[in-house]
Amino acid sequence: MDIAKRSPHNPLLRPSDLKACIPGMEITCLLNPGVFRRNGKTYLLLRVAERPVQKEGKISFPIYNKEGKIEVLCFDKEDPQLDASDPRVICYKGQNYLTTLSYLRPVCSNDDINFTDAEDIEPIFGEGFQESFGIEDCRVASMEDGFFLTFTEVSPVAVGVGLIRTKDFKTLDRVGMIFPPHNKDCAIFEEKIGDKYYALHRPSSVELGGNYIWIAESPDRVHWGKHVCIATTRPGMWDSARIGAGAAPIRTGEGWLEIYHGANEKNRYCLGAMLLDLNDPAKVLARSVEPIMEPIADYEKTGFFGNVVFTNGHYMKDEDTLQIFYGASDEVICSAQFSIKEILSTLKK
Ligand code: MAN
Repeated sequence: MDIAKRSPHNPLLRPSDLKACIPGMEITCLLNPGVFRRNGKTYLLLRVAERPVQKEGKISFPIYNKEGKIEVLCFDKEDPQLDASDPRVICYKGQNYLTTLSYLRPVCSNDDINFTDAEDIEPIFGEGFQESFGIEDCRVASMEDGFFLTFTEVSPVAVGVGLIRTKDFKTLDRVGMIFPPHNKDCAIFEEKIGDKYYALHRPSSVELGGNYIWIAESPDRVHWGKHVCIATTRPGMWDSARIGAGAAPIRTGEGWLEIYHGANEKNRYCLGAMLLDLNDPAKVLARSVEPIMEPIADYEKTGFFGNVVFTNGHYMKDEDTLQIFYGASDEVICSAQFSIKEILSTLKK
């Protein structure tokens, strides 16, 4: 059952609402924002995906080359060596490329409705070979000693999880890849449990297993170990093909509440929730049987890649109200609210 209260102002942001940052490009999609609060304002770190204006019969997209400069690759749509059946990823002569280049762009708002480019924070672009196809889908863990940004690093050799530490968004400490390929959807818990830090992450296992949610612990949030698989996909259900953590788990009286995304074989992305033990978060106490949010609004059903609701950012508006921001159809930015009590009441032990 869909229990999300969507904002009547959705979509809050469309690609045409912002100007491209990369010279000569246009914004194709706005996706999956990380969220944090600062000075009484809500900040979103949007994933902005850019590419050149497309010419008839061609597919072109930017990458960072060895010198770290933007270079545009262009392929003929009719080329028999090209597979362009997925709007997000193409394959040419056995090598995969993304059709757009993503970076993280801060926008902020006083009312959670009107968002404009943040004046006090610069966009964050990919750097170095392991981010040469861009950086995506940032989670922001707001912690006592600063902000911890985990995001997908994409390159010809890998999809993995990168970490940036910062206190002020002026000086960025680029730690590098903390979860090696193939891995994404990493959410760091915002407080220690016992004397350890914890994170959810999503490795993909090709031969055995699948796209499952794992947990790991760390003494410092840089070095991670003791990996345990805590949740798998469920055949025949809405989350049968892949699942992945959203933003940082929320502490409730009953346990850590994690909002996650699940997709089926048709790439329909919904949101669900699971409850993790407060002291031993590797223990799943309860989980959604039905999604708590499904792509049902028009802007969630059609777009760059339709039938997608995907969240990786939220904050608690009051004791019970969770304000989430989400990407719809891989194209526009939206918001919705949930009652934590209501989510908890839908979970099956
Ligand atoms: C998938 C999708 C894309 C994303 C790539 C790389 O194909 O989630 O949106 O760009 O993975 O992470």
